[in-house]
Amino acid sequence: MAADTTTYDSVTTSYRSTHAELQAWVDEVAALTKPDSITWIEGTPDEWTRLTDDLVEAGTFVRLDETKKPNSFWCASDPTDVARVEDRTFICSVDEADAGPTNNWMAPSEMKKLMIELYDGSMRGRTMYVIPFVMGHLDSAHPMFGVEITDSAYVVASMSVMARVGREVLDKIEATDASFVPALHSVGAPLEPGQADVPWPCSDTKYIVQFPEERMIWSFGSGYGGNALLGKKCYSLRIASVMGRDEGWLAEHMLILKLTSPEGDVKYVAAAFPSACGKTNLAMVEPTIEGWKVETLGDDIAWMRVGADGRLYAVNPEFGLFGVAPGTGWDTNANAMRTIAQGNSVFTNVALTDDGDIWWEGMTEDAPAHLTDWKGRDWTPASDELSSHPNSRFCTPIRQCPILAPEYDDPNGVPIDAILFGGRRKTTIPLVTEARDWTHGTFMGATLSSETTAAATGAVGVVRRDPMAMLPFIGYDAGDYFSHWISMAKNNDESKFPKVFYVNWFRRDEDGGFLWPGFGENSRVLKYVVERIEGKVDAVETPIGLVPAPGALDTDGLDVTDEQLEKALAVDVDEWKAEIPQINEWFEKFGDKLPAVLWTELDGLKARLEA
Ligand code: SAT
Ligand code: MN
Repeated sequence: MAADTTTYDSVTTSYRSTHAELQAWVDEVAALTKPDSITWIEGTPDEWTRLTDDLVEAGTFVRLDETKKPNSFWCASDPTDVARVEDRTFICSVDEADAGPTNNWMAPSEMKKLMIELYDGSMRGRTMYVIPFVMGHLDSAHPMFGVEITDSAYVVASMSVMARVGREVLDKIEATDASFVPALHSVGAPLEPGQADVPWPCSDTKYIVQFPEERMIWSFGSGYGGNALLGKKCYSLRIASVMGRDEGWLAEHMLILKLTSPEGDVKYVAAAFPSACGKTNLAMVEPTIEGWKVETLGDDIAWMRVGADGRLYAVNPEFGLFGVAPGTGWDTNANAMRTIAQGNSVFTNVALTDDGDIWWEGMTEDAPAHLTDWKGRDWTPASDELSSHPNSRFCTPIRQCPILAPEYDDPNGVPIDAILFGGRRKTTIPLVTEARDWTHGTFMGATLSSETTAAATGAVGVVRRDPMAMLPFIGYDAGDYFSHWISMAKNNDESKFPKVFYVNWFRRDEDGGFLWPGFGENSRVLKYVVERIEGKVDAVETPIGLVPAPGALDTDGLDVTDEQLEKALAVDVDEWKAEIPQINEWFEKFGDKLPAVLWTELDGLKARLEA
């Protein structure tokens, strides 16, 4: 970009694009939001330094000790702006029916009118940043471009970690006259002349809006992760799921991992769990079983397309990890600890140590004697409140992950052998159940349920259906989404498709204790999954699907009693009978849109439970 700045319409800008549509949109947004100046993001180290220095100066960032976390920053949000706001998230399809029963909807014209009023002058006193980005690889056959306009430097820094951004991306958008997803974000906190800024500007009025037909995103009022880093959930799940429906592929809330057996056989697994249910931990798991190796490809989002050989290939569209901090420690996820240890990271709503490092619950067994908590107050182990918000996050480059699989760089992705669906359930759901076929697997995904977590505002611990862990992220009618899943196998060769499994690490006994130790021991379930695919171990038919035959799950050296294991694996007919009316009620929400084959699956399940 030109080093000199150009002034037009009284706004100083660092660049003007040769891409007519892009420049016109930037001009239009600037005219509406009235920023002081416009900065196009180049993605250079110098720019990162300038930006983070400014954030330190503004009091938004605290620079961490260079010897502990180089080039890294602590940040606390406004205490009211700490998670995705699902009740403020809208799918503004032209036809209300296309948003379906699981999304909030408003007519696009009505939403635009309302938001244009909010955006009018909303960037006054601030810099407007233009971030060209690509989700997935720049060298992909169909690069998935986006441009985020934001008035938050925090968002720029975080997006620079989470996506491939800057000059190279813009060059390609311009050179190929590419289309891009316009993603507009404002914290909604204009500054009057002379008005001092706050460390975390945001607004009480929040809207997170997707216009699926226009492939466009408008976000207002929040600076937090999934509400503001628009390449992530808004583009890579809500908008991309609509693209996938239209073009015959899948955009899913899934981690991707590579599993190598002691014999050197390689398998790729994708797994869907709701937010804050352990995707990052499983993606980086250190197997407890001899000779097995896990490498990471992604921890949150998978885009899956059918390859020339008929198999389902997955890529991770992201470039960074935005992981839940509490509970991440050397015992539970050493690879995440090694990733952040290299620095270049932003930590939001965790605690600050007296020697310029960060800490959160679960990082180490003993808490430091004194901390500054996420609200900026003195904290000691005697304090009644947690030092870190339960949804506090580390934002760190995925390339720093010591077990990143080399295939991460393959624009075509990796062929998926197994898909896991999982939730957080105290009862009913066994440790692992295998689907009979793709339709049954779709049924398992469609009926997936989980206790709510702190990743979204609202009550925590309430069981809700979370289909394919996509409840807050399906950009269209969920009944149509299930049909799309069914059609993926119908329109392709199902025999080449991944096998589907339903897992639950979170089942408890009567006293509330976990029946399964989880974490590294989950590698035993991964091994079982692979050995089922290869036909090496047996499973037993039950009313809900296939469960491990006695001895099929490797429990060598596992510190679990036979009774616990039996309870973890059990299919309790009475618990399942109690589940049926809930599934029935869930399916009825979708009316005619629910694929008939899913009713057939439910009828079959009922009949088998009664038999
Ligand atoms: O806040 S994010 O949406 O980015 C993370 C999550 O909830 O999965
Ligand atoms: Mn997620």
